[in-house]
Amino acid sequence: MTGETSAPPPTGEPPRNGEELTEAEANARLRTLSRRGFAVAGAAALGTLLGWRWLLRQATREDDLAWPLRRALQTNREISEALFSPRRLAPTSSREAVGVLRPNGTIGLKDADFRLEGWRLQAEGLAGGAASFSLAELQALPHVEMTTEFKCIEGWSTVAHWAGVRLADFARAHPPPTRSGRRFDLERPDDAPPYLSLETPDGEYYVGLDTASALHPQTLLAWALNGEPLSEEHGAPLRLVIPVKYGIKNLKRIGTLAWTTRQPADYWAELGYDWFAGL
Ligand SMILES: Nc1nc2c(c(=O)[nH]1)N[C@H]1C(S)=C(S)[C@@H](COP(=O)(O)O)O[C@H]1N2
Ligand SMILES: [Mo]
Repeated sequence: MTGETSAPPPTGEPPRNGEELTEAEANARLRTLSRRGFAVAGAAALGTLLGWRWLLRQATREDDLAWPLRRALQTNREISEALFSPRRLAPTSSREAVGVLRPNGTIGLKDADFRLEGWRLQAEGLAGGAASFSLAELQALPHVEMTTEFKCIEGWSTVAHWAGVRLADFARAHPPPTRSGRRFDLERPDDAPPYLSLETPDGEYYVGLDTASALHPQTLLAWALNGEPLSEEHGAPLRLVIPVKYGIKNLKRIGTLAWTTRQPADYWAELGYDWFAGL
């Protein structure tokens, strides 16, 4: 993470639109946001609060980048978020390249009372209210297969073949609410809530995703790995596969999925890993 190195530039004119914040308040707010690990989102939020003109007027002293952005760009995480494009695909491989995916991480998989047969996906924050789905109902949606590299933040990676439904297709079938009040449209992701939260049935493991990444065409609710139904250790009956993110975001054994306007809690982000965790 970045230190509090650079002093803010001299106070410019007060913001002309948005909320009236002094530079000191803005600084304090940015620091809080950065500490939580989403400086780019923070800079954007501040930009909205203060008005882009104010933000861009700060673009003088530090390498010609507005200082909030400059700070934001000081860690890898912010760079990957800034470079993220919903249209850029993670590389795919041929099935011959598939390796043996090692099971890693059992948080949220240890509940002795968990029964596969009784499992349903709980979906919250849908336009129509909460709903739940059996695996068969999810498997009736259009589904896809893909062979992508799975990367753990610990440094290993393995090519794996997945089958499941695109989260985007699930969202099309069971839409989130929109700001405009119109039916959710994949072409207008900004109209949907900005975050998706996922957690295991026991709530022990949980991840937060930005909506652009959640709706990325390679983000799957997956039920099969290398041609076999998921084993328990790989997250049966349904897991998230999101090749534009590190392994930590690929939550196994999804219990609940929820659209939300607040940045969701995230297990590893709380322990100091980058919230965005993009590749
Ligand atoms: N429920 C749950 N999901 C999880 C984890 C976990 O501990 N619990 N670990 C994550 C991490 S760090 C990695 S690398 C991948 C590993 O997936 P795999 O066990 O299928 O290889 O799962 C992710 N999803
Ligand atoms: Mo991992």
